[in-house]
Amino acid sequence: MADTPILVTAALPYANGPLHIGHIAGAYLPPDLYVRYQRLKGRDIVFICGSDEHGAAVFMQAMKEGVEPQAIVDRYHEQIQSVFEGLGIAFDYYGRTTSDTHRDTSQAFFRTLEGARIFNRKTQQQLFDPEAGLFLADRFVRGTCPVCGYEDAYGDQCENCGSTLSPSELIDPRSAVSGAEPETRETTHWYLPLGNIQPKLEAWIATKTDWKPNVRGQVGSWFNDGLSDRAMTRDLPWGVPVPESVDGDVEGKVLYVWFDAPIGYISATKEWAAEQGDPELWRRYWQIHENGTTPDLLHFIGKDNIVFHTLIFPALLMAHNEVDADGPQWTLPANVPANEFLNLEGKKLSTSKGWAVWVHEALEVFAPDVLRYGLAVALPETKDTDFSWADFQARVNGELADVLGNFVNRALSFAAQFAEGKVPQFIDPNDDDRAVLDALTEFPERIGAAYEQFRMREAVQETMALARLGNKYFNDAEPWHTRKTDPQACANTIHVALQLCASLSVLMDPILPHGAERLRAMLDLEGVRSSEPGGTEAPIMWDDAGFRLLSSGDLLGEPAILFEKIADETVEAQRALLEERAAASEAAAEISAEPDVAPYAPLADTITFDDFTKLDFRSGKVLAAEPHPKADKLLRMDIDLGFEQRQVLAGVRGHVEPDELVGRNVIVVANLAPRTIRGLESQGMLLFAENRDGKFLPVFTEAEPGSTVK
Ligand code: B3M
Ligand code: ZN
Repeated sequence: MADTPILVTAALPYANGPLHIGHIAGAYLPPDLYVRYQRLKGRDIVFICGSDEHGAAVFMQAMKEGVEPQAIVDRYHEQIQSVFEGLGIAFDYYGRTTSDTHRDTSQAFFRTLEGARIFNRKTQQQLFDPEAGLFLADRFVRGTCPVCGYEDAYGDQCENCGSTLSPSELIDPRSAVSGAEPETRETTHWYLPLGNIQPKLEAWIATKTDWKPNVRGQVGSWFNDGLSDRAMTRDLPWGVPVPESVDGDVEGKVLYVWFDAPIGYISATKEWAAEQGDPELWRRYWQIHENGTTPDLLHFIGKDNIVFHTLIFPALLMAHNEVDADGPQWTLPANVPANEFLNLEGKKLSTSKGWAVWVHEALEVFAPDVLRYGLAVALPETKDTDFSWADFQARVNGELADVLGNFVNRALSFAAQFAEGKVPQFIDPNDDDRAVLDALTEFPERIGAAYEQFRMREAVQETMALARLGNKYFNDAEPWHTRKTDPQACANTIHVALQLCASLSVLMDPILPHGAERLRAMLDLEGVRSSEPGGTEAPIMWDDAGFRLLSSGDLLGEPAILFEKIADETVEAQRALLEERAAASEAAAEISAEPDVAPYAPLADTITFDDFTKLDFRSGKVLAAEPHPKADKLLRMDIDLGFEQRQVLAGVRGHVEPDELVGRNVIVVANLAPRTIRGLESQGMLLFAENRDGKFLPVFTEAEPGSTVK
């Protein structure tokens, strides 16, 4: 229905790190294309997103950096928001889940469900880190995978074999926070009884025959496995506190991040409404209207978020609707067009492996429309896709610059040179002129149909098809010949080409909003509805782009290059940067893995002070050091103790070079009984420190030979 309000959400990014191109292709560019299209159609639509600032991941990042979680989310909220702005992802509102509105909204939601005894409270033994004073949920525990034996598995999942785990299954668990061996302690949590709700969810999902097959497939397999109850609370020092009013001890407990985050969509819509000066306006997009109108709720997400948006959040909304049956009813998602993953140069994107293209960096090199286009043609809509710099360059240069840019440039340059910078008269058109204008009438609907069905790549192709059509028409008409042989035919060609440009400036707008605006300036075309938030009805909307938007005699603006080509050096530099980062993070991973390999040597038995005073340590100068002639592990040394000279043998060959010792003062156990080793007598012992990895390092002193050490 044309007047049904639409609420579009994009997954709230975790504010614990920057965004890479995989995030954009998965959950942000597709809804932006969709929403801009719908705005041009004049639909009543609101586009909501915000930072997901709670959860264990944010808390972990803060621990890692040794700062407060608030400092982490402040930093990344800011950065992420400016990346969206730079790329032209045009939300009506971008919120954050640390806002007061969000705390109140999510707590009220929880309270309503808790008050109606929707949750089951379960008391269980859970791992607890006695050093950090923390319960260890999910990613906070690491240990050996019971399935494959991988030693660094997470409490919720083994990255090596992919098994889903629970922390108690890990062998030799350790705290990921302090390294301490966890204890078990009792704790109580509030569980959403998904098992009981499953039949209702299945009945509801069964009606969603128009959902994407990848989404239905995943949901179906969750149903087959049977849904299990999920805890909606956590013991964590960071999050929305479990509201005080509920029964039971809520001390130290917060709402599970996947309970509060989707409610973040609601909180952000409330904040948007307040900003519009109409605080109740959010209800129009979230609740079923009195006349029965049900707003269309669309969640754009990546595939790893499917279960939360198709099952858990709807289950919460359904439960709330039942509890508060007389109150306003929440709308359930009309569609969840989830995307698959974007790979990079044939490999999985990975933050920890340094295999990623960070959007804030890419925006320093490439224009936003160029990035949008390069990602739009590679969107992982039905299966994982690959982004490569070579493809990116080829698509941008071969399509944006050579097809679209070239067509626009030729049309406008011809008009500037041969039509006095005006739209020429259109008189007695020939069949080709008419055929092209006829074909044009079908484009708005054809491109629009692709958007309506969330087939963004198809929409991009259909849009480019119009530019191709224009190019071909222009070539076939050969206005550079007709200019001399048939000036009116030439004028008609320019006229039609300019009309196509004008239509393109509307139809390409969702994909290339900045270029579309520049093109309208070159055409001096005014009155087009903006695809930015807050635009209003305007004389020229999406459907008008099927018709002639310019009038003969209209003055044009200045022609300019619409899209620059990308040079080989530019993409080579990007590829090199990627390889460099990957190598650096591999090296860093090796270094940080080393100290963990060996435990500290256990302490020896306690001795008395008298035992200690029996040892006579002396400073001694190494006069000579050389390999023992008959033992490959031993060094032979001459040592000056001041009052006498000693021969000492030490098993440190390969650990220290003889040259490093000669001339230095070391510490000698001077009253050790002599021993003969392979034919040479050792008249004392040198002190060495042994590293955890088994390497010996000499202990030097400044004290003169013969000094006692105690
Ligand atoms: N914060 C994003 C992710 O899983 C997650 C989405 C929340 S949407 C309510 O990467
Ligand atoms: Zn495993």
